[in-house]
Amino acid sequence: MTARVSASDIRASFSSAMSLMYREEVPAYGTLMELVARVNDETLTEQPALKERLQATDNLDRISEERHGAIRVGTAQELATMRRTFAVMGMYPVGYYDLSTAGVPVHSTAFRPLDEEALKHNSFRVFTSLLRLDLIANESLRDEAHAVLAKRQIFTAGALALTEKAEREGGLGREDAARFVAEVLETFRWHDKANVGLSMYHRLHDAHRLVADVVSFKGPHINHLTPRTLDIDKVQALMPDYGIATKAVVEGPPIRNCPILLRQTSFKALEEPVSFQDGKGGWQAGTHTARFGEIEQRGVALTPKGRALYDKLLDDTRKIVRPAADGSNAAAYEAALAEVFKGFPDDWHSIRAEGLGYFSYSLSEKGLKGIPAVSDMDRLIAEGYICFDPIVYEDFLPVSAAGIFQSNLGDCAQQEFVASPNQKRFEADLGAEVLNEFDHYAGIEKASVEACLNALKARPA
Ligand code: OOG
Ligand code: NI
Repeated sequence: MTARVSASDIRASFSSAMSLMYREEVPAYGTLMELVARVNDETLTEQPALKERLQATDNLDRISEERHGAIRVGTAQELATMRRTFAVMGMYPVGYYDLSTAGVPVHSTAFRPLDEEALKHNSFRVFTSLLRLDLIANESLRDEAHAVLAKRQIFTAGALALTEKAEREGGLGREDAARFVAEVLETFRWHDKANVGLSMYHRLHDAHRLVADVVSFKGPHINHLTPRTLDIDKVQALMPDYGIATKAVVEGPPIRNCPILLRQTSFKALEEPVSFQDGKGGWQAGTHTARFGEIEQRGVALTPKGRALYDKLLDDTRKIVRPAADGSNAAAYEAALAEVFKGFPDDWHSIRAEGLGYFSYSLSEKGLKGIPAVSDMDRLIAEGYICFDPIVYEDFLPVSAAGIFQSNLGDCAQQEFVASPNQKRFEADLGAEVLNEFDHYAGIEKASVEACLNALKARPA
């Protein structure tokens, strides 16, 4: 029997194969990658302290390799099979996102690695949305869409067989792992030949752009890939120089000294030629706009208290200025955001002391030499024996996600749906429960505290 390839190694090869494929499919993504790499290098040179902390926490190597992607699937069966496929790569569903409130007829989760080791190895995540035809009012269109979706198979026979094999045998050998990556990649590939005719496409599109995007194609093409940058504003400012048209405002919190959660911006989706079925065995020319590129900057994960404060401040900002899709009030929005977010402490000590963020604790150089026999963390921190680093937020933000969806739905008027979160239904379709992100971060923090206290017990000064 051949040795097993680790799930993290499979995920790393998958992430890099996906990036290569998307670079070929959407050349602007390749340009964006180059720009992000340049800005990350410059930022590290300009900020030696940041570089040092990233090195000390083993997070430096992962930065340039890091990215997330997104797909939208059409049926419960597709979602459940996707879950099993991602599990082979060590990616598990975290969080439930209801986007109906934001006018997008989907609900979603993020498949991602969980433990620190796996995240450091390769943190590839995929934001995965399930279409909610139940939110579409037109009943006959709903039935037609169901029928089209029921007929498609988004996985190759090889991908299904290898997923089953991995489940049965607890992993894959080297050759199987390489074949698995190639077979699963097919599910994410762009198809320029539609599953439907042009008139059906238009009817789906009129119901909602996203319905057309999911139902009209053979598979859930990857719709964007997002490298992580250390300075999103700089990348945003430089994008036009590289011939990339950006979204008007950066989603998420404003510029801060201590980054929190997640800031994101994207470039507009491309209008691409598609051949639609003409009903006589031939093809008819049309276009579809779906695929784009995005960048993200990640900050500290917030506790429920910190998150509630973030949500409130974002809400307060949007009561003052709601960012328009055409970017006409971008400056006013950014000014309001900066002003309102003065209500969120912007130094690590306050964020920690007020219980707003999650941190990972470790012995400082001084602590490694010897430590007093007390277990009062605050005192050990104040006296410099223990240091704390922000735990990076690995998840997503529903309001931001909605902004990303919207900016790529074209200029069509925003639609309203009745808010209808349905996590239970989503989990039944997924075939598993999603992990609660807060519990997960709290667990990582707690383990780091315990490791410090154990070290302290072992070596009193
Ligand atoms: C997903 C949008 C959400 C993000 O970064 O918030 C997302 C989609 O457009 O399918 O990827
Ligand atoms: Ni994204």
